[in-house]
Amino acid sequence: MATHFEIDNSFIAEQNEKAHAWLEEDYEHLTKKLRRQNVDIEDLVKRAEAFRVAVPSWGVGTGGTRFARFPGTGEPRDIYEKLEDCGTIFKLVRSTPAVSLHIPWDKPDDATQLRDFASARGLSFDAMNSNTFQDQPGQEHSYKFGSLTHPDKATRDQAVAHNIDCIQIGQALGSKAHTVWIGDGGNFPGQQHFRRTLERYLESMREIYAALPNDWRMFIEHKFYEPAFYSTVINDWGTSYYCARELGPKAFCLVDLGHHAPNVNIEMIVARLIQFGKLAGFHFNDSKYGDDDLDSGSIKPFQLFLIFNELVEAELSHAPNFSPAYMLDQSHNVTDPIESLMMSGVELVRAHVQAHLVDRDALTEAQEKCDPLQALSILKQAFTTDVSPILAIARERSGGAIDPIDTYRASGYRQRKAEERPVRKGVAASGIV
Ligand code: LRH
Ligand code: MN
Repeated sequence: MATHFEIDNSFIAEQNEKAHAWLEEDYEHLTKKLRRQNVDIEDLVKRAEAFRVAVPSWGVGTGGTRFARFPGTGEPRDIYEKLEDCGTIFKLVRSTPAVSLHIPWDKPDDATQLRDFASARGLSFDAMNSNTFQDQPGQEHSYKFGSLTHPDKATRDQAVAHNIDCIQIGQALGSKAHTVWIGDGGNFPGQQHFRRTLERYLESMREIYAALPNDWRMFIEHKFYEPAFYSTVINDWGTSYYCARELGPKAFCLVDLGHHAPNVNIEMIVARLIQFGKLAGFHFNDSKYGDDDLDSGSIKPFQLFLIFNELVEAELSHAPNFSPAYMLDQSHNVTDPIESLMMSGVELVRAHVQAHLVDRDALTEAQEKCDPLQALSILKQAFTTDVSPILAIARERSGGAIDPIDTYRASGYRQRKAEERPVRKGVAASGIV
């Protein structure tokens, strides 16, 4: 196998040298500021170092829309090159040691070889994702009118078999969870019988649930519309929650931030699922209108902070059945996917650390005393605290880059990959257009 360029640790250390002086200064200043609030900055650095989020294998290739996709240079052409790029992201930001795969886009010829390739880069595999929203070449039954809820039993059986296949591949790769998102729904009133369709969903999901190993979890992902534009079978958290309850203790509800109508109070949905012990975790991204899959924290950073405020409150109060899986699920149409995923990883750690800055006793007091402005200002004080020095120190102490984007650009990684990865005619790395 030809040599593959990688950013080495000495280059990162070299780049960090240039940035260390200003970081020390800013860190010292923030230390004093937080000490006045009786906050130990070192505790926050440890929390930043411990934060983990998985990157989506389909996120390292350039995304697109139904109108067009503008491929970048040095695009990954197969799962190994996708893992190379995931390894580079992890090397620089240190908070992304896991990759979430999508089958069949990432179906490995040799699972052991793939697992070894990943672990050589410090990577493991997070939740698997099935795909019954596209027809594969030579597929017997089409998913045009649905998959797990299709009126035709043979089509439902085909979709169930695919999900069980994903679980078996995941077992060989060391994954411990399986995410089921289906696009099933209708484009016209009358096209679907709403109750019969949901019954078929549960019937199919019970077969998939039965195939789950004991130590696995199943994540149900709801979405209010698209690709169906009139009705969607698993359209909201309530339906997802009902199904998770019906299926059993290994079934949970996954919250993709872009899967809600504009202005829906997602942090409240998160609080509900935490209270009900059914929060699977997240597909983090951001959006302004529909399921735009934009970079996390790029459009509504305060909402992201409020979501982490609920998560940290649950963590500190030891909420039962609370171990959420964090994953990014984004589509990078106009940026270098590696830069966007690094920046998004950093924004999640930022929201997490800011949420740990909230004075929870004072907040509870303001809530119990019906003092809304005091409550809001307590949250705003945490949200408006620039914790960048904490995040940079945490990356540096974990062997990463103080400034991941600058270090990545200075490395020339993308240009090197453009040389190493000549476009294979007519073969684009499979994934989201
Ligand atoms: C659906 C979704 C789902 C994935 C797909 C890539 O919109 O969020 O999580 O399977 O994107
Ligand atoms: Mn998603």
